[in-house]
Amino acid sequence: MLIKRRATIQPSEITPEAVYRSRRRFLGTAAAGLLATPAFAAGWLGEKIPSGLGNPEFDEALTPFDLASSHNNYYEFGTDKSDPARHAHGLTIDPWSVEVVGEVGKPGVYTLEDILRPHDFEERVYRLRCVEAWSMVIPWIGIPLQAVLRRFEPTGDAKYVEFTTLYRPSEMPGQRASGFFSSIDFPYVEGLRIDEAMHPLAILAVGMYGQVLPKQNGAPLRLVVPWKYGFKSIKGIVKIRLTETEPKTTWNLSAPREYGFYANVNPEVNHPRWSQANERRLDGSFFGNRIDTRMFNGYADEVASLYSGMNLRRYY
Ligand SMILES: Nc1nc2c(c(=O)[nH]1)N[C@H]1C(S)=C(S)[C@@H](COP(=O)(O)O)O[C@H]1N2
Ligand SMILES: [Mo]
Repeated sequence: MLIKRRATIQPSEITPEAVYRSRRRFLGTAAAGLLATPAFAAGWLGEKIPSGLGNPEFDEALTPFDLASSHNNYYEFGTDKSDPARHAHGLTIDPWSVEVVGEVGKPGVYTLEDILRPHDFEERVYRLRCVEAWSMVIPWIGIPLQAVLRRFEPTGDAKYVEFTTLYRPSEMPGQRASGFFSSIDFPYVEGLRIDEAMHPLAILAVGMYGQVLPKQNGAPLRLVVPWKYGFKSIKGIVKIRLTETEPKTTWNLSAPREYGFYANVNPEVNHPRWSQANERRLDGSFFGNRIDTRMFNGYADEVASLYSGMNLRRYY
């Protein structure tokens, strides 16, 4: 399993990026062999992940923090990749609460602190593969979604989980756009089947690169489901609903033939308007590095069994 052991990262350990990078370097020095790699030699391109930190055996270069926090999709702040970083600073994220409803024994309004307090944070280095055929490698800090959902005591009828993003047009300029400029309906809604949500790779992230999540990346709380296209990894979550029926999700409603409910990364099923066989791994260079896309974004060993017997062309 490509995940770290139950972790040791306390909120107080969330450090400024410089400290974090030097700590990684220090750990990396201990694993001297790993440093003699092209990825590390490339310096700013990223760093090898020393084994034992984050995901053992993960050897792809991290996307530079500056890129991961300036090239974003967050339509609530506009449709241009630079809009979220330009506009999200105006979002109020404290106080923050999450409403939990539906097929659960313990519905209610939970403050962010209520949600996080019982859990240790873990670091997970994951690929993020956007449906637009670009990708990054991001070290998230978060907690397994499974652990949080269990505390709400899902009933036997909880077959799906629906997530909703904040709707606050006064602070989210993309939600004020209308007519030609409006893109999708708000609030943004995403969902998972319950077994997907309970899979250990699915996390709720509160940080990245050892620091608190930037607002443009979905602070204070976002989903990260690394084997699915990026649009499933919903940001700014204010509501979690457990349901018996498949949630109606934003991108699926806006273009059902282009964006399915499952949205598993699959190089064999193309988007109607472009190939999904490869992707641009963004590294700060103009074009990025063109690489082959992998089934389930490289997490097939972990997640393929969730879909055994399903026709992945039909359930795209
Ligand atoms: N609420 C909300 N969540 C969202 C989006 C969005 O527009 N609104 N965009 C999605 C898409 S398409 C991608 S690729 C990822 C991008 O995450 P990142 O900006 O942290 O890389 O966020 C996803 N989560
Ligand atoms: Mo995306």
